Amino acid sequence: MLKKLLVDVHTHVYLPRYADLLRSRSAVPRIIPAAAGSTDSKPSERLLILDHEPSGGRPVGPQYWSRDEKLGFMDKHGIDVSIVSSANPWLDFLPAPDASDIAIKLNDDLEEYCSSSPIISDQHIKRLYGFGMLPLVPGISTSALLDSVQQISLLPHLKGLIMGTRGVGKGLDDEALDPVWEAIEKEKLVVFLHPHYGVDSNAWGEKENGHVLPLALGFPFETTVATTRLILAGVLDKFPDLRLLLAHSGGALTQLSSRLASCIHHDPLVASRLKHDARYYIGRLYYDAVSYGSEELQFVADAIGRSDKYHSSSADAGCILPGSQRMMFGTDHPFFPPLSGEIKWRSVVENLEAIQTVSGWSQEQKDGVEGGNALKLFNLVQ
Ligand code: 5CU
Repeated sequence: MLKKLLVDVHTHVYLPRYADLLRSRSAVPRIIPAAAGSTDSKPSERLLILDHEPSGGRPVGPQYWSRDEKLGFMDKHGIDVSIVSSANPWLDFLPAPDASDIAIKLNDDLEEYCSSSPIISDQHIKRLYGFGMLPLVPGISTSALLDSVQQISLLPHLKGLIMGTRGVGKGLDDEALDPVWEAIEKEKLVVFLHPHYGVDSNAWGEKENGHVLPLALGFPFETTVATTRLILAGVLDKFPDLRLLLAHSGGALTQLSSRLASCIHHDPLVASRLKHDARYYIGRLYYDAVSYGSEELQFVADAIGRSDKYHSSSADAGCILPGSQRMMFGTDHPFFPPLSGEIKWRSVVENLEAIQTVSGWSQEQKDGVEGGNALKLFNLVQ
């Protein structure tokens, strides 16, 4: 019998070429040398990517770009396979021609990073696969975006692409993206939808709370809003086979799904645009299991598992998967490193424990969330 595999679908890298780009910049996002006399034991550089980074940025080191460090982290936590994605803010800050040029190079770099990774011999799969990226910036031509989708689809170790929420400047409900969704759907690539900007920082008030509010609330609300806008624009009606994987278990999307459905029902303009109840679309998406708690995982699975009830003609609902089968383990490495000398990262241990202690899931469902579901979604099952 084949060993069951632990698969991490939410794990990031700043590829060396990208880290060099950040080093070359004089404005955020950027990597800067640590100040002389820095007390960090090792890191000699600092990362500035978010608004309101601590003054002087956060320590950054090889765990952000070295493949050996990624494999070492995987070994330490028993992770067999990782589907690696570039970390935010991707190419959002570049002019279109530069974004287009570097996207091609970074996709090739990621293919090399994955294709030359060790093989899990009895399963005939590699330890690393990747999500490529598109040069999604204002002013980019549709043909450049389609070329990029084509490039990713031809690179055998890239199984999808990571995308932020801004599209080409107007968000993911912009009709200009329709040819891009169409091509992604045709090539059967998985879109990993990931936040970067959070929400209006005025909401955070004046108290110093570090990154807690932007990361714990801003990131997931950004994903919630972007996905809702995409649904309201009918993108999932136009492209029913599009496969979207939402970061951080989709934020508040499942918790708010019935309220969203009710608001749509009471707004004939929006209701008339959609073929189904909003809860149907929400149950068609895929979710990482980066929630840190078993109750939250159970809740998301239950909320998405009732999707077939909300198809406009439930007899035709098709092969809707039970909720847990749409959920997948993730770590968010290299973010949230241990603060003191723990060997295993708390963020990883908590997410694994959460999966293992969902009271309503069978061992088979838990195994699915830990690896089997991802192997199927990314077509890695032999
Ligand atoms: O801690 C952070 O800044 C982040 C980030 O920027 N992106 C991410 O995916 N997780 C944490």
